[in-house]
Amino acid sequence: MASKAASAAAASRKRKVLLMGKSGSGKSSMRSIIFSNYVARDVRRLGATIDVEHSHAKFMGNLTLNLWDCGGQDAFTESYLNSQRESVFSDASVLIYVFDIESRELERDLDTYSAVIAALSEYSPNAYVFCLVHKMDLVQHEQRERIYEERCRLIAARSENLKLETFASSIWDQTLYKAWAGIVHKMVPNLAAIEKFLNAFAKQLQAEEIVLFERSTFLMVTSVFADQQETNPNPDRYERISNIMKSYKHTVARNTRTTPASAGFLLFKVQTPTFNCFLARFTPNTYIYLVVPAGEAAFNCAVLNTMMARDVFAKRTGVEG
Ligand SMILES: Nc1nc2c(ncn2[C@@H]2O[C@H](COP(=O)(O)OP(=O)(O)O)[C@@H](O)[C@H]2O)c(=O)[nH]1
Ligand SMILES: [Mg+2]
Repeated sequence: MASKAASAAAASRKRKVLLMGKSGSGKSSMRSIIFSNYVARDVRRLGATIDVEHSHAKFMGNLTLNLWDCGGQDAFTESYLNSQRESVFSDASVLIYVFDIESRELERDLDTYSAVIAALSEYSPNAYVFCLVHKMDLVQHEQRERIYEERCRLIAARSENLKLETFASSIWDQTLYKAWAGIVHKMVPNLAAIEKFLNAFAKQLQAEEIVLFERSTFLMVTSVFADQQETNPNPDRYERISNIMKSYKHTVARNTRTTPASAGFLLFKVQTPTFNCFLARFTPNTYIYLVVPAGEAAFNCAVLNTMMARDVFAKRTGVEG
């Protein structure tokens, strides 16, 4: 009985994720950078995806993303929408649809998107849809916001009643991490328990902010703040940390002849006259980032308490399953 229950729980943590969008829009590049530790300049060497490429990505140890990277050449899109319709679109938790900002055939791209949305509504009406308006680095800085907003309106108009979130992204900056953190955030099991724990922990330590990152992707899982009113002047700080830490892991891997996935560090600290912060290895699958009051005592107390909280955190949230 126990093993039956356990296997049911394991199955519920497996999520089918459809990755779609025109050929050349950047699907495989993003997947390789986020989950396989490629760096942006190396993904140009990837070959084209033909038909569907299946891969499994582990997240937090207990969430398995079953990624269906769907080629995107016209002939294949045609077959996903017709002969393979049911097998491709049923049981999907998430659709990630990539729009290439450089595409010269916007109307056609939107028509294909509509057809995909119709198939998804039919077979997985509760799926979440994430649209990435991708390669934004190719748009001039001053125009980005306007063009992105315009695209979002067109996309929303074609998304039927599905739950939709859009992101502007590029493999050349931290926006990639913001988009993918937003995507996995929706799928992490036990998120409520994780946030409850972090909120209580922040109160105890008088921490201004606590952020949890996943170890191998360095994507943000969630964050909590003590003061909800306080507006931090750096709204993109989470994805910046992800980006910097991923590069750092690559540098460590190069210099120590390990792999980026296993390269890491135990504690990285900054102590200033007005605040302390540190980023530390937490559980086997997470890093934790804390901002605490200034002073040696507050810092030492926070580090010690963080180390002691590991087991309780793992037990209460079940994240290391
Ligand atoms: N400028 C720019 N190029 C990108 C970006 N993402 C991917 N690419 C390039 O787009 C091309 C196609 O990418 P690929 O991942 O193979 O597309 P897929 O067919 O959707 O899997 C490659 O040459 C990538 O280097 C991006 O954010 N900006
Ligand atoms: Mg591909």
